[in-house]
Amino acid sequence: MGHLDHTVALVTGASRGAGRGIATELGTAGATVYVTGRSVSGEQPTDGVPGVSQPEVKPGETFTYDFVLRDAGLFWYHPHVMSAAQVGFGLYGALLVEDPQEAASGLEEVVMVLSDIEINEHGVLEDPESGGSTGMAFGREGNHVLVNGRERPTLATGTGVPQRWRIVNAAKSRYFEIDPGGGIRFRTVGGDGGLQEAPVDSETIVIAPGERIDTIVTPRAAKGNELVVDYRLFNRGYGSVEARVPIEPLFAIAFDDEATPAGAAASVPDLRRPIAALSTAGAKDVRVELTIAQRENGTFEYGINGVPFQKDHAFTAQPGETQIWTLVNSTAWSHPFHIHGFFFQVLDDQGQPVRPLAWKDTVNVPFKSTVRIVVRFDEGRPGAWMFHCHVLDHADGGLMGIVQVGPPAEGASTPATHTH
Ligand SMILES: [Cu+2]
Repeated sequence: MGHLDHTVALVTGASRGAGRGIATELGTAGATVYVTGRSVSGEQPTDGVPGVSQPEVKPGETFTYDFVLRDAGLFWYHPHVMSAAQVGFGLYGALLVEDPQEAASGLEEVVMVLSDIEINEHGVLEDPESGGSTGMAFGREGNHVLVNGRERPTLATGTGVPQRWRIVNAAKSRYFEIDPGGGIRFRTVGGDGGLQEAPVDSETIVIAPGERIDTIVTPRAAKGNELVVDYRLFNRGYGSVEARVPIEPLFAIAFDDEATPAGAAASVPDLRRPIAALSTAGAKDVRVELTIAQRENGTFEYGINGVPFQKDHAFTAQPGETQIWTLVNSTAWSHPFHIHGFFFQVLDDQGQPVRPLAWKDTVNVPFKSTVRIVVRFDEGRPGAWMFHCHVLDHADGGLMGIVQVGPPAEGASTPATHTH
């Protein structure tokens, strides 16, 4: 998985029954499949979290995921068992959900799955526990950066032709700041939960693990030249930038025609959709501190409000309730904070939703800083839903929690039987 060829493209279709998927066989270690977004039903039997929403699928077993796709956008799926190891070894894929009601953009679309993988000097996959607890605290990055499963691939396209890039960061720890250089700008039109309220222009885009970006680019280069799109080293906390190469090639674009059409950028369609700001009036305030502690034996342990992942410390919400979560990062590392099953809006320092409005399920909480989000736990989606850092080493190291929406399921055992 992880290759462009394996992107699953489907359409939304809750009312038409058309947008259903997905049957998957996993034959390695025990595994599950977790799909981002609101792609699971209220009973959430297929949310893919062992001990929370679904038992682990053992080697040789088959489990069919059957779910309705509610929202258009780029999503992705990966196991929630030993996730740092399994995702780090390439077990992930993209799921592009298109809305048949949305006017075709007419743009060439490219799905890009960004990741990395660690191959050691013996030419084999590195031990996912390398560096022990310290490696976990930093978040392990691979030494080979991949775009759709390939290192520094080349895309072929026409120069000056606008393209819609749908990007997911499937790396277990690495952030990407993508820089095409040469004055080429991104027009970002959406993210995790589909199109946003209005486009945003920028010269680089930063994408944290778990996040998705929907952006329009018009690549161009002098006649006969390739365009090399770079990624910049991004400071995600202690030890993440020191003594490292600041900028490296991510992929190249080879142009398959000779002429550069003049004024091509003018033909970029206006992709946007109206989004209502979630009302924060009467919203319940919830403090979610992302913490790290050192045990007596010197090893590190992440936690939520000082508690490493434990189901008996579940947060609670009533169906239909709106909550403001204040994400306080008191650690030396940044954390892409991800919630299963619900989209949220990010608030600014005045407590107002950040404009342009966008639905997100993952937001970067920079080291030593605070981010506030507003989330509405929609009716009809009761259950125990995970939230966690999408640096998967951090998640496995304790930076995970559960929000119980509505009453616990009949017979659900509250204490943790979670398998990392
Ligand atoms: Cu983290």
